[in-house]
Amino acid sequence: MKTTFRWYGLGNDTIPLAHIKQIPSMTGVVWALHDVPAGEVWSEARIAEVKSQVEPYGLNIDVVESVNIHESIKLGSPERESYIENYKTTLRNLGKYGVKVVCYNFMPVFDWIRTDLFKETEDGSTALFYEHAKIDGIDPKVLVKQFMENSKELTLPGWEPERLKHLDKLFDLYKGMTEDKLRENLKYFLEQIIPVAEEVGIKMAIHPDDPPFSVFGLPRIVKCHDDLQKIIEMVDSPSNGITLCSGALGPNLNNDIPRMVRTFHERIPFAHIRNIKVFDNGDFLETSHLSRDGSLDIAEIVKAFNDVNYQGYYRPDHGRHIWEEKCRPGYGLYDRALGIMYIQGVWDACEKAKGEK
Ligand code: DNO
Repeated sequence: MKTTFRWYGLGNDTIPLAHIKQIPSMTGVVWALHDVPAGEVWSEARIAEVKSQVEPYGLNIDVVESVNIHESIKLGSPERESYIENYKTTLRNLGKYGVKVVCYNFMPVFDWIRTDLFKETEDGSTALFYEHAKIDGIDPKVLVKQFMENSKELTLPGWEPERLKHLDKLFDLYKGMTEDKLRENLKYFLEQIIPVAEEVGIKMAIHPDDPPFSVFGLPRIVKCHDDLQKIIEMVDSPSNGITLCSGALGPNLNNDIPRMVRTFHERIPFAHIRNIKVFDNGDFLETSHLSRDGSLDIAEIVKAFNDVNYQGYYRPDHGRHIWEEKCRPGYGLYDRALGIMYIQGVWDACEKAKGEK
């Protein structure tokens, strides 16, 4: 499996490409044009610019996370047609520069949600945290305000100010939206874009809902094994794939992630590997990647990838903030680099064990 690392772009990330390259096993950055609003075309010039910044460091730009989906596509409103056309143009442009995987999500209104971005933990590090009591009954606008204030002035993926401007209106538009309708809208989108993705050699990889349950009454359709099964059946093509994110699926402890890997591996072009500790009341804290630090058996997940001889891309996911690093929440250098070394260690141990059989 190929190691990659999320990078927010020149002038927008605290971590230099030269440092990313020094992480053992590194092959490429996972990137996006974070300033382009959802729905607009990514121009060839901008894509070429990123490629020219990244490649001199011996890194590739094979994986994009994310080309965000315009809300009209999720809502199934008539304006979706022009936004779907824009999406196709973006895919064609990305294909020309060698991009192989495009991660996206289909979460209404919000992308990932936490209640605390810098929660103090026992060893003095801080980490992302989700606390049910803080979400229940809160006005989503209050949560957004807190989020923005806590992010230490760094924009967070999925929380771009542009997207959050019209929150009340968006919530109104989603009134009456059911899981089935949302699924139909996803199918409609996939039926149109997957042929283009196939044509230009791109694998689409839907990201699970994070957390994997309804928040603020909004429907969620990428939460569990059955949901993933339904999505890959919507369009039967290797270009219609999944981003298997252990941390997003993990808060539902009934989600058997190694089983998902074994079942869906041919349709998993991209994986996010991270651990979380789920408390008895369902709150969860992002921990180090180590199996014994959290509720997910990361070693078992990596073993499942090894057993199926996984050739796709993975990245370590959110890390804690350690050694006084000042960084974007979840996206520092140190803990994510430690995560990679753990994942690679487990992978090598699996390879050795195979050799000894
Ligand atoms: C947060 C990320 C998400 C993810 C999107 C994928 O840290 O995991 O913003 O990139 O949901 O589309």
